[in-house]
Amino acid sequence: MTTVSEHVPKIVTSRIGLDQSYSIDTYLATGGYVALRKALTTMTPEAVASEVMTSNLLGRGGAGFEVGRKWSMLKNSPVRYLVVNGDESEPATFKDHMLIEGDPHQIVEGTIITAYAVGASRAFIFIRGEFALGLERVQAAINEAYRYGALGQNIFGSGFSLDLVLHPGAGAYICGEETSLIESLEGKRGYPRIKPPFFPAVIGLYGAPTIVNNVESMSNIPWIVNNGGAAFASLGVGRSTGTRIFALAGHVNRPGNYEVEMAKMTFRDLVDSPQYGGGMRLGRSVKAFIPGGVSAPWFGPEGLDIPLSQDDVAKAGSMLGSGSIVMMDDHTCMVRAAWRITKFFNRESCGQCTPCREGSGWIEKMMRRIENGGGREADLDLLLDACDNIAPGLSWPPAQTTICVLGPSIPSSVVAAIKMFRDEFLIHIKEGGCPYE
Ligand code: L3W
Ligand code: SF4
Repeated sequence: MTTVSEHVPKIVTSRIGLDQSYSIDTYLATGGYVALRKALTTMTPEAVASEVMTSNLLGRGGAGFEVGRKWSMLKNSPVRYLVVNGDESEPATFKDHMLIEGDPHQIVEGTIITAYAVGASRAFIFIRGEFALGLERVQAAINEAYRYGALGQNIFGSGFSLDLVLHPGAGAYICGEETSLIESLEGKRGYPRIKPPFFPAVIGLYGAPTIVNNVESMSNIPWIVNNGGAAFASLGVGRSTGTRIFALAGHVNRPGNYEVEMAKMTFRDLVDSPQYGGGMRLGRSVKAFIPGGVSAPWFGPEGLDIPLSQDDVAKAGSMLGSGSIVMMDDHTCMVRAAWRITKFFNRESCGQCTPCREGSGWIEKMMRRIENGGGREADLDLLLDACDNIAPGLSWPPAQTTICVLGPSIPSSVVAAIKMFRDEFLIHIKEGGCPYE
């Protein structure tokens, strides 16, 4: 497998690092709002949607659902909404944060073009409340876009009008799940809805058909309009088209956000290349890694040769998810790693479903007990049983007994850790605590 070609364009990160990259002056000087003008004045909404369908852009939030296909599922209605999900809270995922702070106009432009394509007259950008600087910059970008004539009535004289509202989240991970985000936007507690029937494209915000797309997905739209869906689809391999930002985290020398062509590199290329991860910290070896946000099942070192492709990772039993890769070296305690992830899900469970609410607490307590030296061998079967009650069969993709996917995200790390590192659990139990301390 080769490393990424020098000729692959930076699609969503081209302005990151420029002076005042977030200002409208920088944006206009680097081709900003050209795509919007093109879309509104020379293309029909259907033509824009068709380019996005051709691009085969896969949603960058976590599920990897085709953006064009989602738009085509939007139910006909006199009122339609567009909601942009910038509630990035998946541990180790920090790529939307960078786009929000570094290139807010690109998100705003992608949002306006999308609203035009799907026939939305009002759009919302929902941003994680903790992103204080990001909220400030997106609001400033929206204000500048209104002044520039890219938002409001009769945009660029095209007859298309749009109002765009920024909404800060209130600190709950679950509000990144699209239906609970919608509840939160409606001013209610962020409880996920059952889908189906509540696929937002059918019954979304205030009961109206709604498209929910991720920040990185929106950031790709201006490039696709400028260059055409076919140009986007010519990058990558198979269904994994274009580029994607991978948030490389954990025990590497150079953690960070790297935009690379999809499926052309392996995990190993990304971790070891001097321009990306720069190898494992202190020259240590890889013990395991999580390929896509902490909701995903883990891979051992043999997974390093899998390409960064949605389908290859799925075939191998995990997912690219939110685009973060967490590397763990051979000095990592796998019991503690899985316990910390469980602690997160236990804290963030919204409490609506018994298997998730109670199960996450039981699993967290058992994991803590093992890590701290009070574990019993029988706990391992008990843990797997509790996991099986949340995701029956413990297979991938998971079945679920819960309303949303937070539930079946809980077993991923625990089951992987027990299956891959059972001996390490037994050492904790026999030696009465963590051997890594
Ligand atoms: C209409 C149908 N719409 C599907 C739409 C649906 C959604 C999209 C994907 O999960 C993942 C999860 C986490 N009619 C439809 C339809 N749709 N069928 O397509 O849907 P779905 O249900 O496959 O996924 P989801 O609920 O969007 C999200 C993973 O992301 N994840 C979490 C990331 C967290 C963040 C964050 O921090 N904000 O991104 C981690 O990797 O495990 O697999 O729009 O409506 N028949
Ligand atoms: Fe809430 Fe968990 Fe049920 Fe999702 S699975 S609705 S987070 S209790």
